[in-house]
Amino acid sequence: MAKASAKQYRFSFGPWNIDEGADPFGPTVRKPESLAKKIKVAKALGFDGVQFHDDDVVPDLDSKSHAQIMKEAAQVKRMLDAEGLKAEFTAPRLWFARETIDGGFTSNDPKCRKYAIERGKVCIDINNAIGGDWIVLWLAREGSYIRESKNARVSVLQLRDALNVMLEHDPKSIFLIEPKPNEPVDSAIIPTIGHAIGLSYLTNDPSRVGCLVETAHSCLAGLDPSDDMAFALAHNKLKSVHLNDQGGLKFDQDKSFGSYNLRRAFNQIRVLEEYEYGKHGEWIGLDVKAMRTQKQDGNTKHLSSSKERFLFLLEKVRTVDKKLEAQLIAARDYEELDRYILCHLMGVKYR
Ligand code: 3MF
Ligand code: MG
Repeated sequence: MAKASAKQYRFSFGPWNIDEGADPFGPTVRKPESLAKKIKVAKALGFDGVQFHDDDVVPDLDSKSHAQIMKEAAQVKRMLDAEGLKAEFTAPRLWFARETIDGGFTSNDPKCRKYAIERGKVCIDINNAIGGDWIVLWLAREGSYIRESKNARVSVLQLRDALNVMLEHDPKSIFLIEPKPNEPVDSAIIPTIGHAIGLSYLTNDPSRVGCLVETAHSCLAGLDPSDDMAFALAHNKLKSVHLNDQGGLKFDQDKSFGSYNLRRAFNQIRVLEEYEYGKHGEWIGLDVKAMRTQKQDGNTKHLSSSKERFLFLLEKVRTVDKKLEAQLIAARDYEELDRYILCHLMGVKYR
């Protein structure tokens, strides 16, 4: 078990991380759990907060009045308060609606772009009602299946314009862009963290547009997640992460944190710890999926084991012999540094 004190870190996951196991090739294999139950699980597993999609908070929100939406959001806030949990963020689930088949903010149909922006505003109101820290924008369908179907330059400016409208809708809200290079679309307009940060600087208030790095999304772009985090931290723009793991250039796997590559997991914690991530209100979010083979009563093990591994690797990060590391760097003996780090990670005697 992990020994490190992790007080500076706050952990969260989203209701979609306890799922029924459907995949594109087969139906659900587990029973759905209620939101109330998932919130209780978050508390029982020692998490501090919950991430939400707008329609996790208010199901079927397109069919409800604004007053009804606010009433239901207030009920969810009371459920969180009762467990002593916080909402981390709300994300508009823009990839589900018929209006967003061809993307939301970058749809070729102006009526659909309008739908996306209005949905963004509702999401902001919901987030305020549940006391969330920020809005997360996973720009799922903002991209194309064939190059010629969209003007990618215009799409970037449409994303900027949509962000500007949302920034104006509530002068206090903070927006985090969660990039992903593909899936469901072939090519995303904002595929990497560099693109996300570039987009933030195009808006009217870059100080309120940050980003969220997801391990699997960086891997799908062929990039190192810890370097992506470091890049965003250098811009003071990393407010949240979606820790998970990914076995190479496959479909988005959302494996448990560290499941595929422990050293890569170690290095993500290493860059976060060096920045004192968490001390300025940042969260350690998970975005992990249980294997489809998992039975009902084991449908949260991926959450507890991801958190356990984070704490174990945090201890590894904190117990690196810094003096030795500095000596090996000064001597440019990176082979020996590699050997030392691997001995340390494997828990075998060094020298
Ligand atoms: C897709 C994702 C999404 C986002 C979530 C919050 C369903 O690959 O990672 O999870 O993280 O929508 O923005
Ligand atoms: Mg994610």
